[in-house]
Amino acid sequence: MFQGPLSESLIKKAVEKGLLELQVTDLRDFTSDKHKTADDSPYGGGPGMVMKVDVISSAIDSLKKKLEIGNSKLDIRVILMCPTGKLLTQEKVKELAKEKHLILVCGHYEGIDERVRELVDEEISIGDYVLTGGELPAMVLVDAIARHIPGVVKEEGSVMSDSFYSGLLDYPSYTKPEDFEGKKVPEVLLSGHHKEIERWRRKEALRLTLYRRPDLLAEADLNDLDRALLQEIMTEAGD
Ligand code: 4G0
Repeated sequence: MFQGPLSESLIKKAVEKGLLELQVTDLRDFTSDKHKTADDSPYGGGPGMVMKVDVISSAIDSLKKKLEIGNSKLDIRVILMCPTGKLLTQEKVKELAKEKHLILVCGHYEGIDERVRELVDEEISIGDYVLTGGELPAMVLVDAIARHIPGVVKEEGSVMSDSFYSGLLDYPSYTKPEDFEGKKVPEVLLSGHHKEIERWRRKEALRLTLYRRPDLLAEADLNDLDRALLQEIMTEAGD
Protein backbone atom coordinates (compact mmCIF):
# COMPACT_ATOMS: atom_id res chain seq x y z
CA MET A 1 0.00 0.00 0.00
CA PHE A 2 3.02 2.33 0.17
CA GLN A 3 3.64 2.09 -3.57
CA GLY A 4 0.67 4.26 -4.56
CA PRO A 5 1.07 7.48 -2.57
CA LEU A 6 4.86 7.38 -2.33
CA SER A 7 5.42 6.82 -6.05
CA GLU A 8 3.24 9.81 -6.91
CA SER A 9 4.03 13.46 -7.17
CA LEU A 10 6.94 15.19 -5.51
CA ILE A 11 7.93 12.24 -3.34
CA LYS A 12 8.70 10.07 -6.35
CA LYS A 13 10.75 12.85 -7.96
CA ALA A 14 12.64 13.41 -4.71
CA VAL A 15 13.51 9.71 -4.55
CA GLU A 16 14.59 9.73 -8.21
CA LYS A 17 16.78 12.77 -7.58
CA GLY A 18 18.37 10.97 -4.62
CA LEU A 19 17.17 13.56 -2.11
CA LEU A 20 15.31 10.99 -0.10
CA GLU A 21 15.48 7.25 0.33
CA LEU A 22 12.49 5.17 1.42
CA GLN A 23 12.46 1.55 2.37
CA VAL A 24 9.42 -0.51 3.25
CA THR A 25 9.97 -3.47 5.56
CA ASP A 26 7.48 -6.30 5.93
CA LEU A 27 7.28 -7.38 9.57
CA ARG A 28 6.42 -10.88 8.41
CA ASP A 29 10.00 -11.21 7.16
CA PHE A 30 11.04 -11.16 10.83
CA THR A 31 8.81 -13.94 12.06
CA SER A 32 10.29 -17.27 13.09
CA ASP A 33 7.54 -19.79 12.31
CA LYS A 34 6.36 -21.26 9.03
CA HIS A 35 3.04 -19.39 9.20
CA LYS A 36 4.90 -16.05 9.50
CA THR A 37 2.93 -15.09 12.60
CA ALA A 38 3.28 -11.36 13.34
CA ASP A 39 0.33 -11.24 15.75
CA ASP A 40 -1.27 -13.49 18.33
CA SER A 41 -4.25 -13.60 20.71
CA PRO A 42 -4.08 -11.45 23.85
CA TYR A 43 -3.00 -12.90 27.21
CA GLY A 44 -5.98 -12.85 29.55
CA GLY A 45 -8.35 -13.44 26.67
CA GLY A 46 -10.60 -11.09 24.78
CA PRO A 47 -11.21 -10.26 21.15
CA GLY A 48 -8.71 -9.30 18.46
CA MET A 49 -5.05 -9.92 17.85
CA VAL A 50 -1.95 -8.27 19.30
CA MET A 51 1.19 -7.53 17.32
CA LYS A 52 4.20 -9.43 18.62
CA VAL A 53 6.98 -7.52 20.37
CA ASP A 54 9.71 -9.99 19.36
CA VAL A 55 8.88 -9.60 15.67
CA ILE A 56 8.86 -5.80 15.83
CA SER A 57 12.09 -5.84 17.85
CA SER A 58 13.87 -8.02 15.26
CA ALA A 59 12.71 -5.76 12.44
CA ILE A 60 13.95 -2.61 14.21
CA ASP A 61 17.30 -4.25 15.11
CA SER A 62 17.80 -5.42 11.53
CA LEU A 63 17.10 -1.96 10.10
CA LYS A 64 19.47 -0.32 12.60
CA LYS A 65 22.22 -2.84 11.79
CA LYS A 66 21.79 -2.34 8.05
CA LEU A 67 22.02 1.45 8.38
CA GLU A 68 25.00 1.22 10.71
CA ILE A 69 27.19 -0.66 8.23
CA GLY A 70 30.07 1.66 7.44
CA ASN A 71 28.43 4.36 9.52
CA SER A 72 29.56 2.96 12.87
CA LYS A 73 27.14 3.55 15.75
CA LEU A 74 24.18 5.60 14.54
CA ASP A 75 21.47 7.04 16.72
CA ILE A 76 18.35 6.35 14.70
CA ARG A 77 15.07 7.65 16.04
CA VAL A 78 12.28 5.09 16.08
CA ILE A 79 8.72 6.38 15.90
CA LEU A 80 5.53 4.44 16.51
CA MET A 81 2.50 5.67 14.57
CA CYS A 82 -0.20 5.53 17.19
CA PRO A 83 -3.61 7.18 17.74
CA THR A 84 -2.70 7.80 21.38
CA GLY A 85 0.67 9.37 20.49
CA LYS A 86 1.62 13.03 20.61
CA LEU A 87 -0.22 15.07 17.97
CA LEU A 88 1.93 15.86 14.93
CA THR A 89 2.65 19.56 14.41
CA GLN A 90 4.61 21.50 11.79
CA GLU A 91 7.20 22.16 14.50
CA LYS A 92 7.66 18.41 15.06
CA VAL A 93 7.87 17.86 11.29
CA LYS A 94 10.68 20.42 11.01
CA GLU A 95 12.53 18.78 13.91
CA LEU A 96 12.26 15.30 12.35
CA ALA A 97 13.34 16.63 8.93
CA LYS A 98 16.79 17.28 10.41
CA GLU A 99 17.34 13.58 11.15
CA LYS A 100 19.45 11.55 8.75
CA HIS A 101 17.45 8.39 9.38
CA LEU A 102 14.07 7.55 10.83
CA ILE A 103 12.34 4.25 11.45
CA LEU A 104 8.54 4.47 11.42
CA VAL A 105 6.73 1.54 12.98
CA CYS A 106 3.21 0.89 11.71
CA GLY A 107 0.93 -1.03 13.98
CA HIS A 108 -1.91 -2.91 12.38
CA TYR A 109 -4.75 -5.03 13.67
CA GLU A 110 -6.42 -4.22 16.95
CA GLY A 111 -3.45 -3.81 19.16
CA ILE A 112 0.20 -4.00 19.80
CA ASP A 113 2.08 -5.63 22.69
CA GLU A 114 2.57 -2.96 25.36
CA ARG A 115 6.32 -3.72 25.48
CA VAL A 116 6.71 -2.29 21.95
CA ARG A 117 6.46 1.16 23.53
CA GLU A 118 9.84 0.55 25.17
CA LEU A 119 11.43 -0.15 21.77
CA VAL A 120 10.53 3.25 20.32
CA ASP A 121 11.73 6.77 21.07
CA GLU A 122 8.34 8.40 20.62
CA GLU A 123 4.74 7.83 19.62
CA ILE A 124 3.15 10.17 17.10
CA SER A 125 -0.48 10.60 16.05
CA ILE A 126 -1.52 12.48 12.91
CA GLY A 127 -4.93 13.35 14.36
CA ASP A 128 -7.66 12.30 16.75
CA TYR A 129 -9.14 9.41 14.80
CA VAL A 130 -8.40 5.71 14.46
CA LEU A 131 -7.40 4.07 11.18
CA THR A 132 -7.01 0.39 10.32
CA GLY A 133 -3.23 0.69 10.44
CA GLY A 134 -0.30 3.03 10.95
CA GLU A 135 0.65 2.94 7.25
CA LEU A 136 -1.33 5.98 6.13
CA PRO A 137 -0.11 8.04 9.13
CA ALA A 138 3.48 7.00 8.25
CA MET A 139 2.98 8.19 4.67
CA VAL A 140 1.54 11.47 5.93
CA LEU A 141 4.62 11.92 8.10
CA VAL A 142 6.99 11.06 5.23
CA ASP A 143 5.26 13.56 2.94
CA ALA A 144 5.33 16.32 5.53
CA ILE A 145 9.03 15.70 6.27
CA ALA A 146 10.04 15.40 2.60
CA ARG A 147 8.81 18.94 1.88
CA HIS A 148 11.50 20.23 4.22
CA ILE A 149 14.39 18.52 2.41
CA PRO A 150 16.11 21.12 0.22
CA GLY A 151 15.26 20.57 -3.45
CA VAL A 152 12.07 18.55 -2.90
CA VAL A 153 9.71 21.50 -3.19
CA LYS A 154 10.64 23.64 -6.21
CA GLU A 155 10.70 27.07 -4.62
CA GLU A 156 12.21 27.16 -1.15
CA GLY A 157 9.99 30.17 -0.59
CA SER A 158 6.84 28.11 -0.84
CA VAL A 159 7.82 26.03 2.20
CA MET A 160 8.71 29.21 4.09
CA SER A 161 5.36 30.82 3.31
CA ASP A 162 3.34 27.72 4.22
CA SER A 163 0.48 27.99 6.58
CA PHE A 164 1.82 27.37 10.11
CA TYR A 165 5.35 28.44 9.20
CA SER A 166 4.68 32.00 10.29
CA GLY A 167 2.07 30.90 12.80
CA LEU A 168 -0.76 32.23 10.63
CA LEU A 169 -2.91 30.63 7.95
CA ASP A 170 -1.94 31.41 4.33
CA TYR A 171 -3.36 34.43 2.49
CA PRO A 172 -5.89 33.70 -0.31
CA SER A 173 -4.49 33.12 -3.82
CA TYR A 174 -6.05 33.74 -7.24
CA THR A 175 -5.14 32.99 -10.85
CA LYS A 176 -6.85 33.44 -14.24
CA PRO A 177 -9.65 34.05 -15.09
CA GLU A 178 -9.95 37.54 -13.65
CA ASP A 179 -13.75 37.14 -13.58
CA PHE A 180 -15.27 33.69 -12.94
CA GLU A 181 -19.06 33.79 -13.25
CA GLY A 182 -19.14 37.22 -11.68
CA LYS A 183 -16.66 36.37 -8.89
CA LYS A 184 -13.81 38.81 -9.39
CA VAL A 185 -10.19 38.72 -8.33
CA PRO A 186 -9.56 41.44 -5.71
CA GLU A 187 -8.57 44.66 -7.49
CA VAL A 188 -5.41 45.21 -5.44
CA LEU A 189 -3.82 42.00 -6.83
CA LEU A 190 -4.10 43.39 -10.38
CA SER A 191 -2.77 46.82 -9.41
CA GLY A 192 0.95 46.06 -9.45
CA HIS A 193 1.39 47.98 -6.16
CA HIS A 194 3.69 45.54 -4.39
CA LYS A 195 3.53 47.33 -1.06
CA GLU A 196 -0.29 47.37 -1.10
CA ILE A 197 -0.43 43.72 -2.21
CA GLU A 198 1.82 42.74 0.66
CA ARG A 199 -0.37 44.65 3.13
CA TRP A 200 -3.57 43.10 1.69
CA ARG A 201 -2.12 39.58 1.91
CA ARG A 202 -1.03 40.05 5.51
CA LYS A 203 -4.45 41.41 6.40
CA GLU A 204 -6.29 38.54 4.72
CA ALA A 205 -3.99 36.00 6.42
CA LEU A 206 -4.83 37.62 9.74
CA ARG A 207 -8.55 37.67 8.89
CA LEU A 208 -8.58 33.99 7.97
CA THR A 209 -6.65 33.05 11.10
CA LEU A 210 -8.91 35.17 13.31
CA TYR A 211 -12.07 33.52 12.00
CA ARG A 212 -10.90 29.94 11.53
CA ARG A 213 -8.06 29.46 14.00
CA PRO A 214 -8.19 32.00 16.79
CA ASP A 215 -6.06 29.56 18.81
CA LEU A 216 -3.17 30.14 16.37
CA LEU A 217 -3.61 33.89 16.47
CA ALA A 218 -3.29 33.87 20.23
CA GLU A 219 0.15 32.22 19.90
CA ALA A 220 1.43 34.17 16.85
CA ASP A 221 3.97 36.91 17.36
CA LEU A 222 2.35 39.99 15.88
CA ASN A 223 3.95 43.35 15.11
CA ASP A 224 2.42 46.82 15.23
CA LEU A 225 1.16 46.61 11.64
CA ASP A 226 -0.51 43.26 12.39
CA ARG A 227 -2.33 44.77 15.35
CA ALA A 228 -3.44 47.74 13.23
CA LEU A 229 -4.69 45.37 10.51
CA LEU A 230 -6.60 43.30 13.07
CA GLN A 231 -8.18 46.49 14.36
CA GLU A 232 -9.29 47.30 10.78
CA ILE A 233 -10.71 43.80 10.36
CA MET A 234 -12.73 44.02 13.56
CA THR A 235 -13.96 47.50 12.72
CA GLU A 236 -15.09 46.27 9.28
CA ALA A 237 -16.90 43.33 10.87
CA GLY A 238 -18.72 45.69 13.22
CA ASP A 239 -20.10 47.80 10.32
C1 4G0 B 1 -4.49 1.28 17.52
C2 4G0 B 1 -2.22 5.89 14.01
C3 4G0 B 1 -4.43 1.44 16.13
C4 4G0 B 1 -3.32 1.23 18.26
C5 4G0 B 1 -2.40 4.51 13.86
C6 4G0 B 1 -2.06 1.46 16.22
C7 4G0 B 1 -4.54 6.23 13.61
C8 4G0 B 1 -3.29 6.75 13.88
C9 4G0 B 1 -3.23 1.50 15.49
C10 4G0 B 1 -2.09 1.31 17.61
C11 4G0 B 1 -3.69 4.05 13.63
C12 4G0 B 1 -3.11 8.24 14.01
C13 4G0 B 1 -0.93 1.12 19.78
C14 4G0 B 1 0.38 1.34 17.68
C15 4G0 B 1 -3.15 1.67 14.01
N1 4G0 B 1 -4.72 4.91 13.49
N2 4G0 B 1 -4.16 8.97 14.35
N3 4G0 B 1 -4.01 2.70 13.54
N4 4G0 B 1 -0.90 1.25 18.35
O1 4G0 B 1 -2.03 8.75 13.81
